Amino acid sequence: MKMSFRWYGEGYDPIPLQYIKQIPGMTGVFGVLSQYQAGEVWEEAEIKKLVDQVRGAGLELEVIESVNVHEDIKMGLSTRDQYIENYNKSLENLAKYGIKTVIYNFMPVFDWLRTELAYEHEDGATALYYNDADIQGMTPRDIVENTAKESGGLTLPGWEPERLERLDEVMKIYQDIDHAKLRDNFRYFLEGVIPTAEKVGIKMACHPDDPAWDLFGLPRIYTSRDDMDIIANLYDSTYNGFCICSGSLGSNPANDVPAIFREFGERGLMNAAHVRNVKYLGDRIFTEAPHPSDTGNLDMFAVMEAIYDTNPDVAVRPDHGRMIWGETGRPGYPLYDRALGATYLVGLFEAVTKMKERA
Ligand SMILES: [Mn+2]
Repeated sequence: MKMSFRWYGEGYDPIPLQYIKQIPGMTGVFGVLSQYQAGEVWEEAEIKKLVDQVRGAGLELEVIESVNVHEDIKMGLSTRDQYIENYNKSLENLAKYGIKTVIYNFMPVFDWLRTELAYEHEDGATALYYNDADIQGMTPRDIVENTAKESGGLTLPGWEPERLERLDEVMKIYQDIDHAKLRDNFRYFLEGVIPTAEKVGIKMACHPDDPAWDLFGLPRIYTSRDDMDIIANLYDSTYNGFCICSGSLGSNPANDVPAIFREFGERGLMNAAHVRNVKYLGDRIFTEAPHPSDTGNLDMFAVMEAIYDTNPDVAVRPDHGRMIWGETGRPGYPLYDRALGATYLVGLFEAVTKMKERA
């Protein structure tokens, strides 16, 4: 397992690479070029700069999170062909610098969504929180403004202002897009990019919708094991795989998270992994718990065991973290709690490994 850490790049991430390198067991980062908007070509010179920086700090850079998919592709507009061409160009450029995996998602309009970014836990820590009842009284515009207000001045992934400028127009177009239509548009995207991914040797890793159900009448098509099976069948290739995220899929208690890691690991489709815990506080109400199993509702040992058994070399990162010890920064992406999460996961992996070797 390659334990990794998400890093937004110099000028975008308050956490220096050196701090990440100091986390025990850390081998690499999931990097991104935050300066590019969805649909733009990632230029070689910028990629090289990032790669040199990360490797210069003694860390690997094999995974990019994310190369975002332009909304026109998801909506199936005629402009999509140009954006798909640009996406392929970015993949070709990334491959030249040793990138092996590209994470993305196919969520309509919104990326992950929460109703509070600093929900206070009993111990005084704060974490991301979702309450479906709160969403009912909000418009898409409200949630955008609320998220921006609580983000502490830092742009949150999936909530880039330029991406949300077209909100009203886009919401209107989606009135005619149901689950089946969105899947058709997804297939079109996969048919456009997977051949290039195969050619240049980059495994594509689709991240689940979070939370794992429809919101604001928008179709969400990656919320369960069955959705993943459908996506895998849209284009049959191990390059059309998943970034399996325990917390996102785990937002719905009906999902058997360790079983999902195991099945898609066995099928050769676990191309990256996010591992974190979640705590259910009611029906469609949850908060992001610390990583250890007994603080939330997911069996983290079973998740790490499934990774060990099916794809022990996969790149894994602690997903989100809580704000603890007075830390401030980008909600969900603190240093301290993600570092605790990472060392815990490294510990679990060592335990699973030694247990299996001795058996
Ligand atoms: Mn995730």
